[in-house]
This record gives sequence, structure tokens and C-alpha cells, in this order.
Amino acid sequence: MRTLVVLPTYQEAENIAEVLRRLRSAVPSADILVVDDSSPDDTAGVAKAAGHELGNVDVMVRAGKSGLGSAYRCGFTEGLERGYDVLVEMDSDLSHDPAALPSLLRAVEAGADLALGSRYVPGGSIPRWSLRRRSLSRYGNRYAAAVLGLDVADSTSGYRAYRAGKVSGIDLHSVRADGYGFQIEMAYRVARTGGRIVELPIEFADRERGTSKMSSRIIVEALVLVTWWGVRDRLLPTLRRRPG
Ligand SMILES: Nc1nc2c(ncn2[C@@H]2O[C@H](COP(=O)(O)OP(=O)(O)O)[C@@H](O)[C@H]2O)c(=O)[nH]1
Ligand SMILES: [Mg+2]
Repeated sequence: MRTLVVLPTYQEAENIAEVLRRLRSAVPSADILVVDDSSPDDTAGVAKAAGHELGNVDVMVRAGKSGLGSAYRCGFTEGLERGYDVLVEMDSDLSHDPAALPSLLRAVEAGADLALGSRYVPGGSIPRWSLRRRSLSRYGNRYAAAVLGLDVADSTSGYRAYRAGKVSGIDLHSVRADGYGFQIEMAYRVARTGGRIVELPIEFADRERGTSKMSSRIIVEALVLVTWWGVRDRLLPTLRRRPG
């Protein structure tokens, strides 16, 4: 299966070269596309230099910071145009261990439309997170699952492999969310179109270098969108079916 790993980057100059090297040794046959938003720390330059050494690494540079969801929409559109069979999402800050990727790819090969690296299935873990951050993520995930009727324990996870045919069936331009909302929306769309989602346990290491780019705006966006999708797809249709 021809695989493209899409790596969104913003200010990851300290991490990207090691991510690329570890990725190449974990999955030597996969091509890599870095989508950088003109990071001021020259992440793109570092990625190009490392990519030159490793081969089969492309770097797409966009004009300015436009969000994680938008970076993936660009990367996936490119991947679909180039005819890949599998499209992979992974953070570029070493939170996601590249060594776990072969098991996600095997799950897609075995029939999954979306193989998710999950922190909230038995065997999954987040050793370094504070109780506050852990609770926010855990309850956010539970809320999304309950409101959307989505049978996924970790729909905000950003470590995943999609069957490309499933992504091509989704109108990426109509996917608006960024950050966590983007991850939930993509899982929701796969589920709603009858796709098979498989969750595999991962250890989420969290970054050791650099800082998170996620903000409270991104969390609020996800909560508002999930609530809206739940009202639109579950509550309103039920009300309409009621006589009188
Ligand atoms: N291209 C691009 N990448 C982004 C943007 N925001 C975040 N990222 C990347 O998305 C990944 C996850 O972001 P991060 O800040 O680590 O999120 P967190 O792990 O939830 O705190 C990292 O590789 C970031 O560099 C953005 O606006 N544009
Ligand atoms: Mg991170």
C-alpha cells in the first residue's frame, strides 16, 4: 500500500529532523509530506535539509499560520491527487512514536478505514500529563462520543491512518474545523459514511521541546461544533419525527 505521512508543522525546528529520521526507520517505504506555515524558526529549512538526506520527503510551505485542520486538508488533497492508498496523520513534536505506525498501517491493510492511535483504550496511556489536562481530554472525548453517538474512545487523537478511498469520499472543503474539532469531525464523517474505525492503544509521550500551539479557542471551537452536530443530526431529526 502506497503510504503518505502528512506532518503539519508550526515552530517545530527543534523536533522535525528527529521525527523524520525516526519515521523513516520505522516505515522505510512511506513517503512524507511536511506542511509548514512559514514558521519563523525555519522549520521548513530544517525539514528540507533532513529530507534531502533521507529522500522521499516533500515540504509544502504555506503563507502563514492557518491551523492544523487546514494543513491536513491541504496535505490530504495533495495525497489524493498523487494517488496514495493510505494517508497518515501524525504530530511533528515527538508526542507520537513513529515506531507505532506499522501497527496502524497493518490495521488498514486488514480492512479498517480509519486506524486510530488511542490513549483511552486498554493499554493506551499519557504518562506525562497533569490531572487537569488529562480530565479535560478524557471528558471532552466522552462528551463528543455521547452527543454524536460515536463509538470512539479517543476521537481527538491526532495519530491515525486513513484508507485514502474513505478520505476521497469526504468533501474536504466542507470540513471547517481546526485543532481537536477537525479530528472529531473526520472520525465522525468516517463513522457516518459506514466506515470501519479501529482503535489501537498508544502511549502519548507529549512534547519535550517547543510549546503547544493549541489554545482555549480551539477547545471552545470543538465543544461548540460537537454540540451543533449533535443538535443537527440527532436532536432535530427526532423532534421532526414527532407528530404534532
Ligand atoms: N502547519 C501547521 N501546523 C500546526 C498548526 N498548529 C499546530 N500545528 C502542528 O500540529 C501538531 C500538533 O500541535 P500541538 O501544538 O503539539 O498540539 P497539542 O499536542 O494538542 O498540544 C504539531 O506538529 C504542530 O506543529 C498550524 O497552524 N499550522
Ligand atoms: Mg503536541
